[in-house]
Amino acid sequence: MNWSWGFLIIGLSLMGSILTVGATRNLVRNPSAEEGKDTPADWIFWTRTNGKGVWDDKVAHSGRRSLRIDGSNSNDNWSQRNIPVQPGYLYRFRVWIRQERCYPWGPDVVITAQNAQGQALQSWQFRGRRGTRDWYPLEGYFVLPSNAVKLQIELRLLLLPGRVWFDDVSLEPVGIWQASAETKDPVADWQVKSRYLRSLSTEVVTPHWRWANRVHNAPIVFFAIDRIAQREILELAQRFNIP
Ligand SMILES: [Ca+2]
Repeated sequence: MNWSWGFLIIGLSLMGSILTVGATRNLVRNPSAEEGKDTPADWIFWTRTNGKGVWDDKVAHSGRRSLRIDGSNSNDNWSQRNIPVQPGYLYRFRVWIRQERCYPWGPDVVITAQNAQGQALQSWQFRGRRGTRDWYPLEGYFVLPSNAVKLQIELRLLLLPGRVWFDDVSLEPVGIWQASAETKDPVADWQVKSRYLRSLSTEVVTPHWRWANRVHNAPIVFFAIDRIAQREILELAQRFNIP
């Protein structure tokens, strides 16, 4: 897949001004897990069996502390609830992860949007890498349903042994979602988990535009389709006139 880079630059300059988000702020409380008395403030550990949630004071990505999980091969997670949000924005989630012996897959993060009554509306899963690794960022983007007012974040080890540390959790609005050019997707229409994809937009600006703008004279632009976000990448590609 390739096309004229000049066409892309023109398109970006037309969209940029009306969709810029001002100064962002991190909506996660106690994001670096530094605050708390006996346990990290605003974070709750839960295990289905005998996993261990440790407020580690020897390993950290920043500061002195992090949220550690010693896995139990079932479901172990640190969570933060009641994070107030506003629909109409593109949100970026990011967490730094360090891990040991995570096989056959990596730790993951599940974000669940809720309405005012606390009912779950939709969830997004972001999967980390597998194996043993030093600190790396796990990042993902999502758009909220129109009636979402709050979020829950779960930092998980699901069906995994091993050990993982989470630190520097952030959730920020980074763009404005404008679904002014809508199309109807019959498959997404009946898949509850994909309902947000019913309204596809050709006017969404993500932070990627900023670095894309700085790349000059690129002869070829391509999209790499991974195993997790195939649908999203295809839809991003469809917003450009790729033959
Ligand atoms: Ca920290």
